[in-house]
Amino acid sequence: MKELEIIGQPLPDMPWEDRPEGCKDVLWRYSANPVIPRDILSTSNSVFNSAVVPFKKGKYNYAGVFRVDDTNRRMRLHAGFSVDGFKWDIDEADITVTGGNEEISEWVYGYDPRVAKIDDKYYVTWCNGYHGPTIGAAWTTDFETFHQLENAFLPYNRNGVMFPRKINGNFAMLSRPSDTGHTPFGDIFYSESPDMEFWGRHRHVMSPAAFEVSAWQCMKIGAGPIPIETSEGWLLLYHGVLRSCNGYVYAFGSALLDREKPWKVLARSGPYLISPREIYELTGDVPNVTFPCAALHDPETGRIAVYYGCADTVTGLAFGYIPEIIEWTKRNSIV
Ligand code: BMA
Repeated sequence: MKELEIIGQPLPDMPWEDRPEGCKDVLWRYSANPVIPRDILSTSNSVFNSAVVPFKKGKYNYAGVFRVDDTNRRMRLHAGFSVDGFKWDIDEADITVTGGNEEISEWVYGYDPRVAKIDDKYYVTWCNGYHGPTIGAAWTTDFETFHQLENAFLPYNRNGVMFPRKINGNFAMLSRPSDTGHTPFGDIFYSESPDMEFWGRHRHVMSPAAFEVSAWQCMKIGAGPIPIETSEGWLLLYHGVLRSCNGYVYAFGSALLDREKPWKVLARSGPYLISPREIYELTGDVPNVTFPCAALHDPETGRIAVYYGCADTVTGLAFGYIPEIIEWTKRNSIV
């Protein structure tokens, strides 16, 4: 097999822990999970479903946008910084976006952020309250000032995840049209924009799987971290939901999307990579949720570190090797 090429900036010092002896998991959990406790701020009820990227500032090597639900149980976004990707300094004050059109700039709520670096800007997308959930967008260069852009789509939509480069000359984003409630359905779609304002060329990517084929993803699915470009295609981690007799269960798996036509699914895992198993994933404000929103990776070693929300309460880390995940996805593909 020809060698896999992985795109991205070198990150030799990224957070990492070797696969435990005897462990056969493709993705394994950090032994000291959770990395971010729920009460890291004096005002935080929970910190989860958050986005981190490499970012140099003083002593810091990483920055992030964190989903913080406060003790009023309001959903807010906070910026944070880290030296090593494990220990985070999260700003006490929440992010205020500036410069948006006044008709859409009123902050209602924001959650489940993603951050994509495209050229010299960091684009933040999140689930933004505007007559129901839709995809909010802003850019920053310093994680202090966030310049608001127009909401990308009509309500109702969630899980807006940008690609880290333009595709066919346009910005590109995955999203998941939804409803005002807890959405008992959901497919992933792809859209393009020449200017981050007008979005079109909407294409269907994938639907939930058939129950008898892959039950963990049979009710709805949604894109997770920013896709990682490789010579085999875009590696996408995505969450899937199963409805049990006790409610929704959120697990995540992987897919491989065509490099130039990312709405074409080349492979998609039948088994999950991670499903709620540890106590911090099984219990919390919303039991049985593992929800990835970001990943760091090093193209040289093929290492990936996935940040995922646990039970809508805390943030966990899991590790793996991109070539192994791609090989496993293809070997276990349901498409
Ligand atoms: C989804 C979102 C996520 C959350 C999940 C489980 O609809 O609200 O933020 O993790 O439900 O509660």
